Amino acid sequence: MKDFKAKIEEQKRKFDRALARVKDKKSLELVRNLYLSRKRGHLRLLFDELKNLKPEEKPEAGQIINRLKSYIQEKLESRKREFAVPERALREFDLTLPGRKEYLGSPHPIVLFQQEIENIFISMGYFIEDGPEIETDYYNFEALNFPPYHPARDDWDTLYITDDLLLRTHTSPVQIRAMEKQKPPIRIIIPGKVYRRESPDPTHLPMFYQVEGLAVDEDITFAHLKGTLEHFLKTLFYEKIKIRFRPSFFPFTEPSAEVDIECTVCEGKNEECRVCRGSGWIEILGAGMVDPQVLKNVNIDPEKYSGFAFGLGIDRTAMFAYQIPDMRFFYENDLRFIRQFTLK
Ligand code: 2NL
Repeated sequence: MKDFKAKIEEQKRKFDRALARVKDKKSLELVRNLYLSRKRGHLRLLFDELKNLKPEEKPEAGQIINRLKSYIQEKLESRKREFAVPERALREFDLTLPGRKEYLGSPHPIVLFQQEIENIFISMGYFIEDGPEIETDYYNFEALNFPPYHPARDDWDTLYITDDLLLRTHTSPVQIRAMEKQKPPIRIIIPGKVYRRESPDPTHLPMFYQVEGLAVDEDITFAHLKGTLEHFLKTLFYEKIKIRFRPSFFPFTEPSAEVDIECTVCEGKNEECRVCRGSGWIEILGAGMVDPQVLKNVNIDPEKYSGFAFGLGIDRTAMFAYQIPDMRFFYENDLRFIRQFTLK
């Protein structure tokens, strides 16, 4: 029995020494097998030796071996935890990496671009208005100086709901409503959805965004229109951008103009440029002095007041600003596209 106890003590010391030399999971596993392996582990061998003891010695000897077994198991377990923690931490959490940022979503690129436009006009003292997308023939056409059956209506490929109700083809009806409610001075812009009967292609959609602006006051001249739009375009694009005004026609303005910017892609240097088709210019805005008849329609005296108005497509202009080749990208909601646009 004395020998047996000494043997146990020796095994314990050997185990402690072996455990002290353990430096990784692998060597820990070797030590574990050496002591706890069911077939040939040291503990197995000690248990086997019980049969050589006297019957009265067996219970105590059995207890001693079991104590050693628990001791070994506990020690192995605590070393195992020691290795498990740092290895896992290194694998799964590299504390030197920058934190992972959650994608919280972002405003749609059209919304962002609309806000950029709004901010420029807000800084010039304009107010933002909105109104219905389903309109009457009167507000969409007649008040804007399109008589019934006038051929100019054909230019606004209209989606009708009934003979009298339609989806607005521009946001001008909101300006008519504003002028009915409010006397000059008026400085407003109206961004919003408009609808036209178009088959989708890279530059046309049956629904798109437009912004129109209107200023009515005493002594408003074409110079105010020009200065305002120049400031707007230089802020939206860049300060040195070239701008030109071309004579045009709209039923609701007289005189009327179309406003071009230099091609932001080729600056007029590439005869085969796909964006400006070699002309060097991109049409961005329609504009003009509010026709006196339109002012009369809303009971504003054209002898006392004058005004200018303008309109532009938000989608179309965003395509030039960001060089997006197809308008449909805005509406496909492909996150790989959408996520490229974030708040400045
Ligand atoms: C375009 C550009 C334009 C207007 C819109 C307007 C509104 C009122 C009175 C007079 Cl209430 N004009 N808006 C003026 C000029 C151009 O839109 O390219 N449209 C087809």
